[in-house]
Amino acid sequence: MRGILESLLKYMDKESLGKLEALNNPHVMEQVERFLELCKPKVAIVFDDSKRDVERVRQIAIDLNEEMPLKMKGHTIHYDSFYDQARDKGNTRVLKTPDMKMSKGINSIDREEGLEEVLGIMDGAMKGKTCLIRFFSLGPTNSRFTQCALQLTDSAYVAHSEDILYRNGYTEFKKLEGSDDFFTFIHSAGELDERNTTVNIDKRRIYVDVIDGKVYSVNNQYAGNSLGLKKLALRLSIYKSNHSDWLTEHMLVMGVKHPDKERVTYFTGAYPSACGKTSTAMIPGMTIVGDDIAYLKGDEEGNCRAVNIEAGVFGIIRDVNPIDDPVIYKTLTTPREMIFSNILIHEGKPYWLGMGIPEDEYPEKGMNHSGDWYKGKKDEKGNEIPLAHPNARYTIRLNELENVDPDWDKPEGHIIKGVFYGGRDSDTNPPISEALTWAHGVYMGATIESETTSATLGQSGVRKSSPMAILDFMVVPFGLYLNNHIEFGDRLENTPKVYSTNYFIKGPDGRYLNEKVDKKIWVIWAEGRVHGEYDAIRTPIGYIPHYKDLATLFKQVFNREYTEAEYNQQFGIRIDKYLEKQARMEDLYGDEEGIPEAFWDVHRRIKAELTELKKKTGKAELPPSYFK
Ligand code: SPV
Ligand code: MN
Repeated sequence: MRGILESLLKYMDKESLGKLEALNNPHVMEQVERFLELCKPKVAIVFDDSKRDVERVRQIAIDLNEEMPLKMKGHTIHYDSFYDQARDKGNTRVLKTPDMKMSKGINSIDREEGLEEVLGIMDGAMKGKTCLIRFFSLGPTNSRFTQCALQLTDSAYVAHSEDILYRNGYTEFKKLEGSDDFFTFIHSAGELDERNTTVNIDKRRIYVDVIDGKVYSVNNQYAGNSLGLKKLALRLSIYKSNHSDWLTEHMLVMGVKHPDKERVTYFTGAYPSACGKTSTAMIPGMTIVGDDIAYLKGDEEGNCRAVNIEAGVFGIIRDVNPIDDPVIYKTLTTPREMIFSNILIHEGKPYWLGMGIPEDEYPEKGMNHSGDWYKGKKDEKGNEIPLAHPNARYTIRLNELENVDPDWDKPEGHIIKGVFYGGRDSDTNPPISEALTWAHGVYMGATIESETTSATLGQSGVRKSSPMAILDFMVVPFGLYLNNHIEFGDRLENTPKVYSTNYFIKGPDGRYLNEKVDKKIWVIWAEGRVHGEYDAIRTPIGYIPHYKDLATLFKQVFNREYTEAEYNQQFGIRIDKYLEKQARMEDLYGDEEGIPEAFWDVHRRIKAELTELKKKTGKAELPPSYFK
């Protein structure tokens, strides 16, 4: 220990050292020492949960020009490198030992080789810089969900963002009583240019050591790559929960309120990007508990309980405008502590794509993710640089939103009665259907598909599988993950009902059959279902609503006539399309080891029922009335 203390004093003052010592945790001491010796910052500062320390982090970000204050009080702007504007899937790898099993889609590298490479890159990466050492809690504090997380970073932007997005955890570390049950994240933005953005993008690495509960992230700044607690902690948590009896999911958590009832019923939901996740979490009249990542555990009464592991929102700012997202828009345009990233700033004011102002009110120049920007500016490939990046973000505390659930931070978590799995397809799934069993629900989640949109690169309308919207983060074999899911639900007394949603179904003329706001009706119907208040129609692919219940809800909620013709188009069972989807699932999962039998049982049952119907009727699609 003496040696460690001496070594630490090379980097930090007595106050910082005192904060480390007060934790009484030799594992924390060892790791801090080891990574300071490796990264060699000029100075290291340890922060606790005090207001003074927390405010100091933001001030350092401003002093170092990692964030620049805007005109409005509390607002700052941060830029990531021009080439670091999204999660880097290619350079994010799981460190794999020879005996570890991995599914085919998981990007991995031999553990020893990977460690040697990334530790080599990190050697001296913080030279001349300040290393910020922070303690956080994933999930509520004082809770059986609490997961401690230690962050070392040379980016004050990262440390400040984490302060907005997560709960402070210095006190929680004290409660560890010396145990090593915490995650460690070591991050360095690496060498910076005059704009304070990462230079050596080619040496960007994000290596996930699930065995050791550590993530090494270097030469990057974009939050999905750099913030240990965001998608990096998601991966470590997936590993941990799947080697135990709980779930870590890429899920929102929300309180659903039926217009007739006083009660609030909690749901979780997984949606691939551009499938309606944020807009579901933000449905007017409902409450938000979390918009991105949840832990789910069974309780002693056999309920499923969930918490938001985060405490803030790192949201896409594109298309946030007063019409489509009034609550978020108001939050972003009033004084409060928040960080914008990668948008246009002109005369201290923020501008982003789709903010709801006329084209001619956008400035023709300013500062954005490309540096000084002017209309018509081109990138190296000759493509015009938009005024703001399409993946530009805002970072706010969850409790800054008007619709935050008053109990969002409840240490015991919320009892979850229903789970949504939202895909995006133009021709297969109805707007909402309820799984016949928990295993069927797991099947619904595992078979989510999403069509590419014009907002993503490449061709539009291409179907992509996105099991549980979690594939990007998967660090265990998919069979293990699905088994854990099935067993989790089977153990519960009050198993949540599961719903497949598809807000994007189209008619034969290629037009959407629903309006954007209609999701509110599906969600309310599901809420009534979990309380046994609506009857439903059993079809091979799940229970679907009766026309009359939806018509009543449309009238009550939107004062809109919902016709039977609309209903029949939206809820027709598209037999051929569903069988085609099942064939794709056979390709996807057919040679994957360890997929649970319960999954294949559901698959075979649906296939047999649909094939039989096809034989009997000769129809590609059957109306809901056929199943009544
Ligand atoms: C997502 O892309 O799923 C996000 C943002 O929530 S991030 O993962 O941080 O890029
Ligand atoms: Mn996400």
